[in-house]
Amino acid sequence: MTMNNRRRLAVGTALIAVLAAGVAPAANAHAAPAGSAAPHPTATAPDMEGVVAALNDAMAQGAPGAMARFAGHSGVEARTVGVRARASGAAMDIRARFRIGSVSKTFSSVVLLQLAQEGGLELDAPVNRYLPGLLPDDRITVRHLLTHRSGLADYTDTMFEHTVPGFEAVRNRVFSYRELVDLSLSEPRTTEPGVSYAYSNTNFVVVGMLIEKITGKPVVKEYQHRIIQPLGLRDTSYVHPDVRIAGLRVRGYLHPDQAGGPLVDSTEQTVSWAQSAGAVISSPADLNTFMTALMRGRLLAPKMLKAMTTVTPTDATDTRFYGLGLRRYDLSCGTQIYGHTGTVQGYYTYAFATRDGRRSLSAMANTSNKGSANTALGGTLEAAFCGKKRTRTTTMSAETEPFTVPAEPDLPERR
Ligand code: REX
Repeated sequence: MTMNNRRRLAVGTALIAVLAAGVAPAANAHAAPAGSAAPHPTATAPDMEGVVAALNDAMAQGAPGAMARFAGHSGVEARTVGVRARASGAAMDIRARFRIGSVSKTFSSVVLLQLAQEGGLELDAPVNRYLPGLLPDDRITVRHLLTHRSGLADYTDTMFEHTVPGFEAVRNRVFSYRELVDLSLSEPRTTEPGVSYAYSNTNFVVVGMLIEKITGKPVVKEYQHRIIQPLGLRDTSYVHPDVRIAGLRVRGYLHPDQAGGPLVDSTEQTVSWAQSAGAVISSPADLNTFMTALMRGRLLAPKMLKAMTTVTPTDATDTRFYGLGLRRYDLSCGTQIYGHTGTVQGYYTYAFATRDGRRSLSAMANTSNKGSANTALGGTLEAAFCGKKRTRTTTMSAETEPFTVPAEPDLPERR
């Protein structure tokens, strides 16, 4: 509640109604059985009707299907809407695998931070110490990469300037990391090292190069033995440059730039344009497990997790932040959540957890190049972590206006 609302409440004469802002559930929403964990006394229950409303909104904005899986104090709640394959009409399936895009950056960051923990590299050392001569500026450090403060241009802006032709040109291509870095270096740098945040896939391509240089192994081996195997992530894989998603899968549908043009089935692609910046495949359950394990300290020592969750703003809203390969969103109820978003052709993903790892949400919609669908999907976060938004309508004395007061959150206000 804002100070303004507090003052206005003080002059109110009578509280006459408490209205719960309920949202009608979609007819085709499927509920998964809840788990058996005991309820937490101070838990904010997820607003699963609100989650479904957000999924339906993503569909109304052009996604063939969408789904979300929440894991919290009272177990697991999963919802699906629409289809996972347009041709067959197969329903969206909460067990199905999909491309998680930049949520892969959190995987890459965990691997690199484990290497730092083991003494394999220093976060504030120049990248060129480990990859001599790669970058044109010795001031660019490993931490600059992980925080998107290197100033290395994002080569994907040019690559995908024209969405469908850009995609088709790289769908089956296999790039070396070096080729991707060279594409970036052919463009002017965006900022002096360390000066400001500028999101760039190039940073996490270089992170992949560092991982391979320090370990002498391909990134896939490091994802497997440091994250996938220890956490038992059976639906998570990195198959670059294979174009397929194995097993039960969600098909992805890319929107063309021309409004109303036919959707492009973008399921099969190498994702070589992203690699360690965005080519991991996973499922809602595995993403919940990954983000929960990360927040609970199962992947990194406390010092490294602290470094990873130390954030700076990414915009002027004071609600969006970035740490080391990790985003923080501050929600309207004051709850802070950590995780990542992802976009690859045909797939939008959100994977977030609270700092204590007690609640997590993963959500996906099988479309992209449709910002309004992505924004709608993001609505699952508020619903899942803030719960039902109650509003109280108060009738004021004759000279004052009626107004709506948001319900008090069960967590302290953000400072
Ligand atoms: C590439 C273009 C998007 C996709 C991209 N994806 O940079 C990375 C990622 C891996 O996930 N980043 C996002 C295409 C921003 C994140 O961190 O959440 N767009 C599409 C176009 C636009 O082609 N012309 O929407 O599929």
